[in-house]
Amino acid sequence: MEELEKSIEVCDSIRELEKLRVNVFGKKGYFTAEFLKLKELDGEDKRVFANELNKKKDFFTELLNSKKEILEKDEKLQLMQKDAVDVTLLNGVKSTGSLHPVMDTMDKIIEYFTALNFSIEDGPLIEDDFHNFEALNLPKHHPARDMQDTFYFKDSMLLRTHTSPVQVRTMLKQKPPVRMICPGPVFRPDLDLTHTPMFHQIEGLVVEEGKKVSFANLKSILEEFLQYMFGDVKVRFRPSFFPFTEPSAEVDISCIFCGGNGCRVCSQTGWLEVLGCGIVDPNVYKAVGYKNVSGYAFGLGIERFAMLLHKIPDLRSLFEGDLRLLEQFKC
Ligand code: 2U9
Repeated sequence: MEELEKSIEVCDSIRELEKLRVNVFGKKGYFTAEFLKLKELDGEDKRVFANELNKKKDFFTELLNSKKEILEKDEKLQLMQKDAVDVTLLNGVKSTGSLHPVMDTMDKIIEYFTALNFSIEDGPLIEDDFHNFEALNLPKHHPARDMQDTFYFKDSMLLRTHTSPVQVRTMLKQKPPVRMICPGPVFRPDLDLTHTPMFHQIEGLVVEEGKKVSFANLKSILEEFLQYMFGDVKVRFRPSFFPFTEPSAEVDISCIFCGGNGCRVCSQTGWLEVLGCGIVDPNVYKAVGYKNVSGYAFGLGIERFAMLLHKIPDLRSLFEGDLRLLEQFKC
């Protein structure tokens, strides 16, 4: 009996404990044999013996159960320790994210203009006809609307084709002077080697009261900006047409791939077109209620800048999320 009690106390596995339970309570176990002895007893002896036996039975039941509980807890703990993962351990793979080249280029441009005291303005991507076209000297059925194919919704709302509606909204809510840039996505139903249905623009607008702002101001700010972005390049302004500016110009830099000698990228011209600009058309001021003001505006495609800066040959690769490209832009 004492031996059984000791064996239970020192037992260290559930399997072993089950064997001991059989030794104590099984058919051929201790208590079966003891209860059989009752048959040979009578009266008070029988009662005292039975009483003692029941007390012992309760004691062993309790002993076996509490031991089982302890062993189960131990087993669980051992299992947890065996399977434990140290999440603080370094696995040798260090993977960090990086800025997408388009966002990186956008940041660089924003940094330049904020340093020159331009504010950054933002506006809705879903626009109406007035802010995207009408106020920008593009009345309905004007042939210049064909310059910009448009994604329309049913209710004559549309996806903005340029960030220019942000300038319109800014002028409608604020008196001159205005000195702003507006970066963000724009949408046009185009898809080929050099066009994607969504791309990013940054446009700038400077408006002052009186006749203070001239084409010379526009020229000097853009020349310096382009040399900040592309280094020691030549800059040339070619006459062009935009409905919202008059006069208008397209701006080229000397080819950064061949130094202006002519190569495949610049189609042997020695020049790369990088942005458009002009003096704000008086009709735009009429639409927003500005009087006696002068100003200039410019616009550029950020993907084009990113491609030139990082020598990325195919515009579409900027939208594929391919890690082999993105990993080259980690700093
Ligand atoms: C207002 C008045 C004038 C914004 C301008 C351009 C010229 C231009 C293109 C460059 C490449 C668009 O991404 S692109 O295809 N933009 O050439 N944008 S002037 O002129 C404005 C805008 C708003 C109120």
